[in-house]
Amino acid sequence: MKLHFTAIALALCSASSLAHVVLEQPTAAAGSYYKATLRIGHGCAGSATALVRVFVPLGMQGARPYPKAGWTLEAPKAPLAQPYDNHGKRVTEDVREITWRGGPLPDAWADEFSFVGKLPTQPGPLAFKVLQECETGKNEWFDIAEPGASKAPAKPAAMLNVTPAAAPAHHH
Ligand SMILES: [Cu+2]
Repeated sequence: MKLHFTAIALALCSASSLAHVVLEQPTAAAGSYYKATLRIGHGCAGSATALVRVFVPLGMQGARPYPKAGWTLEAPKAPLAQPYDNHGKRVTEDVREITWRGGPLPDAWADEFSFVGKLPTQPGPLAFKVLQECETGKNEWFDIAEPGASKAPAKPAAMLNVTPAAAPAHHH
């Protein structure tokens, strides 16, 4: 990420295959409670970040955001197309997107934004789409790589590798 701080890298950044918004913990077990920590590595072409919005992946349940000093938090609940049961209680609405507004976080600085929730029981790649708005401009980290594609997308979403639910530990 050090390269991002140079003028040359800034020009190359959007075309780079480096992940620009990444999850601190890129692997987790299906059905587990997962703390998603999104690391924002830079602003928008030199401009400071003033808003970070994450779209909770479909199938992730009971999302709860971590507040941050200097940022206001919005985490409205929305009706679910597919309600689910949680400890015998029917859940019909859930947090689908979380917005932190504030900062501004200078382009040359990095910060982290977190929420926790229960992962889907289905293993596989899970995309965390992030909208980053800056004092000038924005980045829509929404792109998902085609399977087998040779080039990374320009504005990749943060990706989590959801592994099959943990098997009993092996002892050697
Ligand atoms: Cu970048």
